[in-house]
Amino acid sequence: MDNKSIARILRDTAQLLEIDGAIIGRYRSYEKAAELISGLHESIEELAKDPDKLEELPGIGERMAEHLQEILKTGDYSLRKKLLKKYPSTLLDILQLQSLGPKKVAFLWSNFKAATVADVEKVAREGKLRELPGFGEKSEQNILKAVEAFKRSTGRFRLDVAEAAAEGVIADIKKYGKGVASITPAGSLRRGKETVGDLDLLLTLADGFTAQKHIDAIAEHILKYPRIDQVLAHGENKVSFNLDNGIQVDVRLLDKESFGAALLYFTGSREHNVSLRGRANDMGYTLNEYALATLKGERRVAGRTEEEIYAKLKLDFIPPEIRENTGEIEAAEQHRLPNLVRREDIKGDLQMHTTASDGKNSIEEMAEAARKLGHEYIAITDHSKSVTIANGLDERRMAAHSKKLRAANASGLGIRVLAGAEVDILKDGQLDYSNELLAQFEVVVCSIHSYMNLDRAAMTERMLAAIENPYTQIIGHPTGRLLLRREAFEYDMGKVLDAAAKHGVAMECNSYPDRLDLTDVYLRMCKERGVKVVISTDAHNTLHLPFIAYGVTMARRGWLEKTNVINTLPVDKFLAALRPKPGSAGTKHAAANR
Ligand code: DGT
Ligand code: CA
Ligand code: CA
Ligand code: ZN
Repeated sequence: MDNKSIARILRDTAQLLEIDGAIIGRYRSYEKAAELISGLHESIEELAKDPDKLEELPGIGERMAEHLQEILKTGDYSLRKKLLKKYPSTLLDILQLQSLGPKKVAFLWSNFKAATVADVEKVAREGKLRELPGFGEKSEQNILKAVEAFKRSTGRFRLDVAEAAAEGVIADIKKYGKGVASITPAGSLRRGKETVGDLDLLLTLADGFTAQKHIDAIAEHILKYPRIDQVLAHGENKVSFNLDNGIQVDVRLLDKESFGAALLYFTGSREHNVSLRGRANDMGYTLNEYALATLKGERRVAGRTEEEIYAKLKLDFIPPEIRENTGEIEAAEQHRLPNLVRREDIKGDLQMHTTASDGKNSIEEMAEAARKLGHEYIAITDHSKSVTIANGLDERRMAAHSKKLRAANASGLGIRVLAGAEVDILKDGQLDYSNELLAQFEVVVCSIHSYMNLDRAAMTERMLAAIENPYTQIIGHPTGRLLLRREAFEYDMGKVLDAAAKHGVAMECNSYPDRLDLTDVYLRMCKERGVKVVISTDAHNTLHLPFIAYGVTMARRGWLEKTNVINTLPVDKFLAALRPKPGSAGTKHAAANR
């Protein structure tokens, strides 16, 4: 049993207890255990083999250790089962709606018998909540918005989850050995979309293995993968199945001859394909998943590689990340495709947390892991005082922490450690530290972590005020979205980016797979306006640092080039490209330095 499933059971129990009106201490202990376990590197199943080991974990007492043993032994937990006899399990779906906590869910259940998201939607649509204490018209609107978001998100998976699932399937298929020449992900995963609906894998058959009996043997091997939950289809050259985490996978088995055409077709996007097909037709060809051929199909023109198909269509090769039919075909025709930023261009990471606030590793551990990844510099940016749930630092603690950062940097870690902070943007757009303290940081990232439901006008004003503050250098996770969980803040992005351009404030492309914030569309708006972008991870432990690759993927989807991303610069030039501190020598010129 993996840690995730154990944490899930504990979290369900905590939420059901809270719905049941249990006292806070009771459900918090389950919640805390769930948090701990989902963030743990060691497997609980392994640890539990030695009963004392469990109790050595912080916050796990004798009782919780017993519960864990029960979960490991039975695959479930008796209290959870008991509560699920009392309440429908669909209440846990309702809890996923932003703006509905357990108290309200319990209230809706006992007063309206609202057991599902659809029930909640009905009650809200009928206007039954606006009169109730603790709800009101605004909250009714918010609930309906959350229901829409829930509907859009179900059945989709985060990019990192999809990628890991694909890697698992691919590694297993490769075990088949010599009949399989290659296996390649296509679809939205190859395009690097932030969420993925299903996995589209293309398998090419090795020479001498193209007969149906070989294809059948390979298909049979694929369907033995232990993580398959359900086989959906088994055709002549395609198998489809669901994995145990719910993700659907389609594997197509094909000849090498058609690989390029199939890769092009199944990478999509649909809109890109439609445009390409139109272009092919205008040039006297047909294009499908087997080949580019003359219009009557009598002669194959290309099909083995994508490159040769694009070339025959008189187009430069279009990177998968920008195949969304938003101008890339015209650009390819006119040889003005962007030279997209690459992972190896990145020289530093400008947002991360340590044990000083809510991170799990020390300054030195983060620095060492970043150095091993090839970074030349990092900024350590722990939380400011208002973010109490993330153990934000007040002025006194921050001053001491900054001293430690400077000492760490001076101690020769083989990587430049910049003293930074992630400073909270308060409700009115003010920053969470005094100017004296702000002036001492080498990197100031400013982000919103509270009052996320302000209306559009108020949120726009708040962002503009933050950008106008002369100490603000980078806006962290600018829209605050949490993929599949929380919608982006509403504000006038055009206005905000105009202000960022004017004041030399950089926007963050946050690489954390829950966030991927800014989106491709907004990143492209940055590029058009000359707003600088910083790609950062927001790492909370050393294992998060490689997430930088997801940020680069997002930046590529936003058409960004190396010159648009300032942490591709060596450290001195990077610092010069940041908005200069008030009163510093470079106040006028440094921003224009690149
Ligand atoms: P997803 O799975 O929802 O994240 O998005 P995709 O892009 O992976 O879409 P999917 O899995 O439905 O199909 C994979 C690709 O196959 C898609 O990007 C384009 C291509 N494709 C599928 N169906 C059609 C179709 O009816 N027409 C065209 N032109 N292309 C299609
Ligand atoms: Ca797909
Ligand atoms: Ca598909
Ligand atoms: Zn943050």
